[in-house]
Amino acid sequence: MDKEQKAFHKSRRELLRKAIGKDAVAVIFGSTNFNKSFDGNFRFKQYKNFYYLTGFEEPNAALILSDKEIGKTGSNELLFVQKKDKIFETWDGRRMGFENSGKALGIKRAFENSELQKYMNLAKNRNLRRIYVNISELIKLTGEVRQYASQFLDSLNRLAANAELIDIGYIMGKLRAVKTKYEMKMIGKASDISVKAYYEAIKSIMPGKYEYEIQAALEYNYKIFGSEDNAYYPIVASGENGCILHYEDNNCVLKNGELLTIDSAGEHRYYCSDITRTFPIGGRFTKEQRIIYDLVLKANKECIRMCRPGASFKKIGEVSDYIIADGLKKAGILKDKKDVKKFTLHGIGHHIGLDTHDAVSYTITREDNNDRLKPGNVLTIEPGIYIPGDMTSVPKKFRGTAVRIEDVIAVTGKGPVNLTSHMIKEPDDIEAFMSGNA
Ligand SMILES: [Mn+2]
Repeated sequence: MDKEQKAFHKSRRELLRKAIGKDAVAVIFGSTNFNKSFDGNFRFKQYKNFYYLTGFEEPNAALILSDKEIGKTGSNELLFVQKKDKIFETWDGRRMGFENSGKALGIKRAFENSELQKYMNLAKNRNLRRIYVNISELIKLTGEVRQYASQFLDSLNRLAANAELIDIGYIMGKLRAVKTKYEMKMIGKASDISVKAYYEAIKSIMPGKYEYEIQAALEYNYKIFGSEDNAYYPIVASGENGCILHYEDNNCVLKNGELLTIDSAGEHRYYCSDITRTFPIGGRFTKEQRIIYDLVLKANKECIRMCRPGASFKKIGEVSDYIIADGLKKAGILKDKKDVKKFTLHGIGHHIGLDTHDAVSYTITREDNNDRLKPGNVLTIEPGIYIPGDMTSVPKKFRGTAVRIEDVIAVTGKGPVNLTSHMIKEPDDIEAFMSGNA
């Protein structure tokens, strides 16, 4: 882990300490290995809140954090990790060990995770008012940490009689909604990698290819350009499949005259990108496809322009629907503008960061309006129009058409910054690029 990343995670722990306030403690468990089938596991993925605070990528860890010294440890943050073990390390990979946490992560006080209960008791003996825990994630834990977590859960009924017990999710969401420069850089890097991979993959778009071949080209190039993982399972949807929003089968053949919607991105150091583009499979848009495409593009651009501090995200979605309703009506597709949702189906976008759909709050209350954009927010803008083949109320030539155009936008004091602006989306540019496809 480089200095910049260490400093980032340290600053997040400081921020969380400030957010939970005095007489409070946070106990946050990291993720564990999850079984896929029989004795095969899914590739390990750290819980995102835990990662945000530590950058630590091993399973079976936990973090205790407080405003004051915890017990007599001389520290207000304690990390618990799996112990070094020759045999486990031979089978499953290297372990950092508590001895190395200072050097590796910049967290000075660390212990073997079997000592968790002991230090939790120290935290408990203080006059605590609030205890923050990742309650919703505890229930899923497996393996060695599972018993430590259940011991902890067993003690919660007594703890909760004396202090408020609060899930860490909401407060972490508030912190995670505002990205630092480092995070912007990581999301930007994930976006750059994804765009490079797109340019490689779209060379393969032509009639007769299969959706999974485009998916394979994307995934191959994500890895080649420095991404560790998909940000989410790639959607490569040709023709009417584009009307299935989370289409993942990716097993159909590309047909001339149809559109191909690709919604896919890689991640970099746990930060996600999220890009959608729609391409004409034969290299040229039909007249009807172009009408739909231009309309989605207009909404995409107008909504991106609106991503400024103080803007209402809800309002941005309404503007998108307004533009699309107006255009669909003019094209003779929509009779009553009130019915536009039948064609747009989903919201205008979402926060993005460590999660593709970032785990941040969207609530609007009088004291806490999370709908107002702030500098540091990073959002997707992804209008779409979906016209299934059986939508008989629509002229036949428009049926079976799906278009979505999605970019990743950073909200800054200087206005919106499109982190995926180098991915082509002008229809003329797309046609010109695709004329090079064999
Ligand atoms: Mn998205």
